[in-house]
Amino acid sequence: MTPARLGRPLIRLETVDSTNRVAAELAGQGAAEGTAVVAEVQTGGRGRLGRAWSSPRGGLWLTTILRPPATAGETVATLALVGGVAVAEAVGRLTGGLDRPPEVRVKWPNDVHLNGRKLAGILGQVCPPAAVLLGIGLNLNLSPDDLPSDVRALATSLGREAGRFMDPSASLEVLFAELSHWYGRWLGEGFAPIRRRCLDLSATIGRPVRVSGPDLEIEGEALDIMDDGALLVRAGGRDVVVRSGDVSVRTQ
Ligand code: BT5
Repeated sequence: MTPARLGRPLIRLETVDSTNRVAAELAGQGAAEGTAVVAEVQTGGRGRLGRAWSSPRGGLWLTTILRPPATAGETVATLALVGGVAVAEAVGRLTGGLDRPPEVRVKWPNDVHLNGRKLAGILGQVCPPAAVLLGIGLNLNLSPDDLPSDVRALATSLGREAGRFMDPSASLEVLFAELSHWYGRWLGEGFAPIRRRCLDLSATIGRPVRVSGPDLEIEGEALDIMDDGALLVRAGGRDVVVRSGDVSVRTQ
């Protein structure tokens, strides 16, 4: 199967509630794999578990329609990590020429951090019957002051860490090139190469973590990312497989 060039066609919108919502509508109308929606501003940007994603002007807010061979839970989990690796690689390319490139990390299950703060979030969503929507929010040129106060302290933007304005079109081009590359590898080789890159870029593996999920609350050491995209944590002398939740690195 020849992988699609993601980001074509590209539907550019000024203000929408959520690019995932618009993409779901297009997927329902049969839009082809690779079709993407990008907006300048989102008024109802979504995160996981009903959380909000702040999306003022100055970010890249986009959703790409994928049509993978299956849409089981592990497909979505591993595709969210495809998104994470692609964003991290794009950021690496966009900042590679700087004297002191910022440190980019993938944080399981769906974040990318730059110099220890949240730069981007990924929202993978099944869109029945046969599509997966890969939503990506990346703070490009916005200032943390543009974000609500509770988000500000934990977030950063690429422009801020790079110390210069980042061209939105060029950045989007690089992001779609990386997404196409890593999605193509996922289609052709499975999750293994993405898993390896995730481990290289991981913010958590080998470190003491706290995991809070819908039905678990544990402290332990993050050991590994598994073949289905789950996180393996050693806690209280046993290995726990974490399929959803929020992970924070414990500093003490
Ligand atoms: C995510 O959720 O990180 C997934 C975010 C996906 C957003 C994209 S934008 C395009 C597409 N269309 C959508 O409607 N969504 C997708 P989660 O792990 O649940 O993180 C949400 C949390 O991140 C919030 O509760 C805040 O604490 C924080 N947050 C919100 N806005 C942020 C921002 N702009 N930058 C950094 N952190 C933010």
